[in-house]
Amino acid sequence: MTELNKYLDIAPEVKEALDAGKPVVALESTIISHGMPYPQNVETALKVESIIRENGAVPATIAVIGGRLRVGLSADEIDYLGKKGHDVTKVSRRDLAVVCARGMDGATTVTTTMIIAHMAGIEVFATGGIGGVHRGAEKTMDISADLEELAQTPVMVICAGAKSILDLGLTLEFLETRGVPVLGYQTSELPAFYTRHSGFGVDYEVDSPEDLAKIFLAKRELGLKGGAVVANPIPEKYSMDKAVIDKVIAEAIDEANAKGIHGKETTPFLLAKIAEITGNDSLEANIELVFNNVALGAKTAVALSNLEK
Ligand code: PSU
Ligand code: MN
Repeated sequence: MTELNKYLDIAPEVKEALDAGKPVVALESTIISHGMPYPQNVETALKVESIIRENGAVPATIAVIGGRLRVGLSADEIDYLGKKGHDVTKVSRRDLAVVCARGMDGATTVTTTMIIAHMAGIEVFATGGIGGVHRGAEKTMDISADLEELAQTPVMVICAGAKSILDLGLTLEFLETRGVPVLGYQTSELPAFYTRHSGFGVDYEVDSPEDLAKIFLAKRELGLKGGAVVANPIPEKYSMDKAVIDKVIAEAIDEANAKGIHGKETTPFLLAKIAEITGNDSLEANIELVFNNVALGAKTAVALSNLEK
């Protein structure tokens, strides 16, 4: 484990598990505050924790509370972040020092969840979708800090691919350049969050949690920095019609452009707009793919902890 940071507070249950080499799965909080509406966000976050337990691992939801980097939250704290929603500061790498120095609260993105998980010694993190290269990035230069973090911090991120609010082709190119493996779980195609298909291939297809664990262990043993993307397609039963969701995304992007939305507001704006246009359909798909990802996260953490015994 890395040396503990003075800003870090690890919940007793998580600390005990980590000290004993038991499987732990990190979870982000921006998905709670900015990724879904209340109260479904809180219900989902709590159910996610129970799915991880059912699959033999300990959940560690991560956020910044009162300037402390918290690994493992209470149900009340999850409810607080969920209720506050977009009023909670979305904290990426560049925000972290300010939020800590000022004793503020903040929701952690994929980037900061990776940073804090690594400080605590957690190697597996499951969520919904990652950030990436936005469409039109050749002009806006809007590239999520998540990609740079994947290139430098050794945490495996299990997601359902990325939403096609992003340019998925450019996102894959960026990850290739920065040396981040993109592993398709039982698929050779990069899933696009709401749908199982994007038309883009992954780097490798991986068939079991054990194989994911072996690859991650080898990466560490080779001394290669950075993490990995595990792309786990939404279950067929819940996947949405590609034509329908593509149209909605195009409409959301047009509105964001017309309103001049930029910077850290872009992703939350698009997520909220998609939810508003599609109503419950996209929300249900979103919730189910998260459940699917955290179950795989728990199984992978179990496999990794068995390998390390
Ligand atoms: N994509 C989703 N759901 C999310 C996010 C992205 O489908 O909740 C959140 C994650 O926290 C991710 C962040 O790390 O948005 C990326 O924001 P940005 O594009 O500003 O880097
Ligand atoms: Mn951005």
